[in-house]
Amino acid sequence: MKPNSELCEARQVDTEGPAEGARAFTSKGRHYRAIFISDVHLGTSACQADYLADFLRHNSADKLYLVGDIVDLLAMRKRIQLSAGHEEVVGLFLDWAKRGTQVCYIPGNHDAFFRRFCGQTIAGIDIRLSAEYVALNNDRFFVSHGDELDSIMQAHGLLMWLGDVSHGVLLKINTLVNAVRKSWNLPYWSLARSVKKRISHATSFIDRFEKLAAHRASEKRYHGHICGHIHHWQMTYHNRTLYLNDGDWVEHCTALVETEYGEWQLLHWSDHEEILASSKHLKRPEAQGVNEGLRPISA
Ligand SMILES: [Mn+2]
Repeated sequence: MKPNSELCEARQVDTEGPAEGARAFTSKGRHYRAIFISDVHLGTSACQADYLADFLRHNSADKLYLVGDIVDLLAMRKRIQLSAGHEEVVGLFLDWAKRGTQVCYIPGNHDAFFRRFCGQTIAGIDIRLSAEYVALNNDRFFVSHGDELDSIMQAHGLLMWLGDVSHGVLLKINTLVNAVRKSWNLPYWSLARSVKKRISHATSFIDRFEKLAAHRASEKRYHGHICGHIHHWQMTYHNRTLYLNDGDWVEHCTALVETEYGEWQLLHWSDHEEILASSKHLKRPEAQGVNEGLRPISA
């Protein structure tokens, strides 16, 4: 499934064009300061558990943050779709905790059941409603799943429901398309991302979500916000607040990492590996505007 690292050539697969500066990489056995993953949706057929298991087998970190919707208990009420890959992912999370990685689990809206255990440590995994992450350069990040912003977004209930249904259909088609692509030896490709990019309603929803998340983090006097929830990986500044979305493992197969040198990277990991975005290519905007008075940043 995974290409031999020595033979792996630079190739770009996202036909929509990955973020500027994207490059292929090979990284067997890479160690990170921290890894953030979310929206795995274990228990559903859309979950790309085999790719995630492969990612977890080949990488390690001091800290692992599971940023919500890891298990899709909502979908499992209707239908449970578990495979060996799903069980392996859970086993690997537990292994990481056992071997000394600090694992923090922040339940999302699809696994909200586990929120009742927030504050506890179970099988070496700290369960929290939200967390703070301090980067190598001492920047402080608020970490949460992101669904708590839904109510503030005041999205109409019916629209949200329709969005959920059509997204579910899209994911099913995505799984089918990629099964066919795999049999034709074509690399993994996200249908949903390319559709979402073409729908202005979705684009404006994503834009509003990002701005709101960054604004809230700024109000809480953080340098940035790390979240998931909307299945749209991102690394961008809103004003001077860094917004980092770790994406998902049902469409995009992405993880957010901070390297041992303090570089933020968004990684794609499927039948090929790719750095989709890097903080090396980001520049914090200059201070301007009245809100800057709120911020404790000295850099
Ligand atoms: Mn969610």
